[in-house]
Order: sequence, then structure tokens, then C-alpha cells
Amino acid sequence: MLRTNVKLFVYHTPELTPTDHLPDCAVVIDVLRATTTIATVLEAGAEAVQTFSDIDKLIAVSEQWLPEKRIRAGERGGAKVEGFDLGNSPLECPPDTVADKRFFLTTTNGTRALQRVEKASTVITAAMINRQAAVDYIIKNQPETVWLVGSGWEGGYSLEDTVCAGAIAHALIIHDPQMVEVSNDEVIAATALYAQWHDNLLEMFHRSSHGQRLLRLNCHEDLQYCAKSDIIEVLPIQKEPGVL
Ligand code: 3SL
Repeated sequence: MLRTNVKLFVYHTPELTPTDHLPDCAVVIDVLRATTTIATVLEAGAEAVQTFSDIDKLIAVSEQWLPEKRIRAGERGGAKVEGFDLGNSPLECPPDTVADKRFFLTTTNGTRALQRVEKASTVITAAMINRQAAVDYIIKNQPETVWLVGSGWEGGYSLEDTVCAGAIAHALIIHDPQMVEVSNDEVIAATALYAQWHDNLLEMFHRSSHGQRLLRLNCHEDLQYCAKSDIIEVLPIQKEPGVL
């Protein structure tokens, strides 16, 4: 039987999530760029994405895969990890690069956020490019509690993650106001931010601190891609801790 209420919470960073309980469904958001890359890689036919916050652990686990069946990708401070195949740009992940391979990914914040909620009953990832897929999943399954968790940057808040959380919350509330119980003030703040920026996400990225960091690394095209809404239908769902 479907529930009448989905208790919806927004947390701006993983550090702000409660530590004594977990939700039925955690939605991890790192628009710039981890969850955009994860959705892109799975849409391009990768066998799975396996995430790590620790570089050495990624190297050790991925050693068990044949080199032609794996990709090691990741960044620190936005720049590619030395010796890895790829950085964390979604634009480097077309089907002919990633299809049928396991994509081993380490990033500064997104993979840490995933780790923080990996024991929730369901963990999915969302970005602007697959926002509607996350919304559809919540509408269809109506988990009792849903946390929208921004990855932030090294413990601080990231504007683009909260705007994406607001985009998801907004779509759920518009779909059926009775279905959603707004359960913390952050939901109201996130939807207000989304209302302010929804028709100019790229400009919002240009103003945000992480957007500016990526612009200094010449990632203009990444920002353009990450600002597109609902272009990908894939919904990354955790199959086991760290594997989507
Ligand atoms: O911190 C992260 O998880 C990354 O998405 C950051 S970056 O955009 O690749 O620099």
C-alpha cells in the first residue's frame, strides 16, 4: 500500500545528517560533479560504478579486475589523481570508453557523502541531469523517510547541491502536496533557492565557489553539461555499499 506521506528532509552536507538513524531512502547529490559523472557513466553502459573516499583502497580493490575491464577515475581538488585513467569529468565518459567496464571512482566530497549514508535501506544518486528519474523513483515507491543529502565541499555547504535538492523537493511537492511532509526548514530553503535559480543554473554555477574552482581548472564545458536538466533517465541505485 502506498503511504500518504513521504517525510522529506534536506541536509546541506553529509556532516549535517543525523548520526543516530538513517532514512528509508537517501538521495546523494553532488552536481559538480560526482553524481553527474556517476549517472553519465551508467547511462553509457558501465557495468557498475564503485566509489571510494580513499585512493589506496580504490587501487587495491581495482587490482582484482583485468586492466581492460576497469577504469580508475578520480580527482583531488578538482584535478585528476596522478596515474589514474580519468579525472572526474562526465565529458570523458562516452560509451566507447566506459561500456561494460567497472568504473572505480574516488572524489573529494561526493564519494564521502555516499559513504556517510551507505547503510540506508535505499541509496540513490541524483544530479540535475537525472533529477526527474530520482523524483519518479520517490513518487513510485513513496519511502517513509527521504533524505536529500548535498555533498558540499570539505564540510562546507555547496549552493549547487542545495539547489538540486530544491529541484527534487519542488517536483515532489508540485506532483502531490499531500504526498510530501516537509520535515525540516532546509527543505523550504532549498526550494526557495531553486525558485531563484531554476532558469539560470549555469549562472548559479559561475557564482558558486566550487563552480569558480572548476572554471579555474578550465572546466567550462563540464559546467554547461552539469547545468542541463533531466537529460538522462538512468537512476543510480546502490546494490551493495559503495557499488551503484
Ligand atoms: O568533490 C567531489 O566529489 C567532486 O565532484 C569534486 S570535482 O567537481 O570533481 O572537483
